[in-house]
Amino acid sequence: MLRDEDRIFTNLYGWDDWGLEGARRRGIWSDTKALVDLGRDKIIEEVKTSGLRGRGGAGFPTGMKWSFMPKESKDGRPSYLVINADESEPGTCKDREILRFDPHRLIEGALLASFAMGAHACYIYIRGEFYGEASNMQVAIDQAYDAGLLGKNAAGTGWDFDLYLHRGAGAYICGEETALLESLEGKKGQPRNKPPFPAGAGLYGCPTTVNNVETIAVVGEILRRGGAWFAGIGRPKNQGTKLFCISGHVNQPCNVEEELGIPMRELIERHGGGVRGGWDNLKAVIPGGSSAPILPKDVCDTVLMDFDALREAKSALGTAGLIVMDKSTDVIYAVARLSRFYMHESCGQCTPCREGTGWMYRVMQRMVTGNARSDEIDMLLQVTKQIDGRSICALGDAAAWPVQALIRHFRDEMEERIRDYRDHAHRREAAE
Ligand code: L3W
Ligand code: SF4
Repeated sequence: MLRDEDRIFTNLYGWDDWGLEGARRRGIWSDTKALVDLGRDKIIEEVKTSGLRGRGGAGFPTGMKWSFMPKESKDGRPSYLVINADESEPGTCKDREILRFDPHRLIEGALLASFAMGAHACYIYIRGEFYGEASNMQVAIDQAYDAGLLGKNAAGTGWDFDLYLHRGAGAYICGEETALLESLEGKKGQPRNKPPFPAGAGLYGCPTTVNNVETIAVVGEILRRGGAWFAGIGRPKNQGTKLFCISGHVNQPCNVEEELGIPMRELIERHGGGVRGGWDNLKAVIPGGSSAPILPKDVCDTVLMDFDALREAKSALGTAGLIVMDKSTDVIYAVARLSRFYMHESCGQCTPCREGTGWMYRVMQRMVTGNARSDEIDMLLQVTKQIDGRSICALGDAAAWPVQALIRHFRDEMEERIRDYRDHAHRREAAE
């Protein structure tokens, strides 16, 4: 369990002033110049020591990502930091709390991270629906400019640094980093092929790092307290504190900061008020936002909430948004609803994803009623395999995984529904 003194997000619920005065009270902007004075190499080294892995879903090591950025500008091309605030993953609402209740933590982190990567400009790409969050963020940015914390010689560090807030227009796919860059450039938000990765050719073809809001927001505290402090929380390779979003059939849905690697059951019972009707009433949990494959209760009994443990359980930490489902849940319907979501959000540029998401949704609709043949379950599985790993971006994979996991863990339930449908149909026919 995370000790109170190790908590980074001390204004997660907005009980304190989110503006500059409150931020200073919470220690933000207290010694920013001293942190910049550590130098670029030392900052990246500390972030590597901390073991910080990207908090947006993929868990890529942050310090390593930063070290891909060129040390010197080539051909006069500037470097950029882009912060992904397009939080749209179903079940995920953690970055929102940072944006509206702790914006200065993000701004200070943006300055430190940009300095470490030689970037004089940073863009925050915020999802269009986050109107209130964008408004708070912009107030905080204006406060920072007025106080000399941004702009020329930002925070007295000698580093010139500008920060821009860009509002998206409500497309889930713009959370994929290269679609986000396209959208920021004013084009249609469609993912690019990788490589090249953004560090080689990102925004306007220039070296760019795209990091999630939470990733950047923890950087100030990591540098203040030292990478070893952060690395001491959690388990090897799964270190530090993490924001978890607990929703669904729990008594107290909430966002909470905990240590990585906390057992799922402890997280739900300690912070989410327990499963509605008690732990034995649990049916399944989607542990990391909708893209993370669903897990049945027997796995949830013991699994740890971190990158590696959930990967071993054939799921993912993803965004750490837990969607808890009790025994009243129709899991087939729940996964069909996700299939509809991915079909709707597919950008349509690659065939397996564009066609496959529609295929999956149509078959899943029939699985919900049971109006299908048992051998169609295997056919559905085959369709998911034609999508998984065969598309430009991870949306195709993310659409396939929930269906694969449903078949892996709840095949019996799918078959039973098909049998029930047949039995009812026969009884109807006999009665007529
Ligand atoms: C340089 C290499 N850079 C990888 C960089 C890459 C990116 C990061 C991770 O998807 C997942 C997805 C969603 N040289 C590199 C390299 N990089 N190899 O590392 O890359 P990658 O491709 O592993 O993942 P991704 O495309 O960033 C993210 C899942 O997260 N997800 C997310 C949901 C939604 C939100 C949201 O609402 N905001 O995050 C949830 O599970 O499905 O699998 O920066 O450039 N050799
Ligand atoms: Fe677009 Fe889907 Fe292809 Fe991603 S996988 S680029 S969302 S069509």
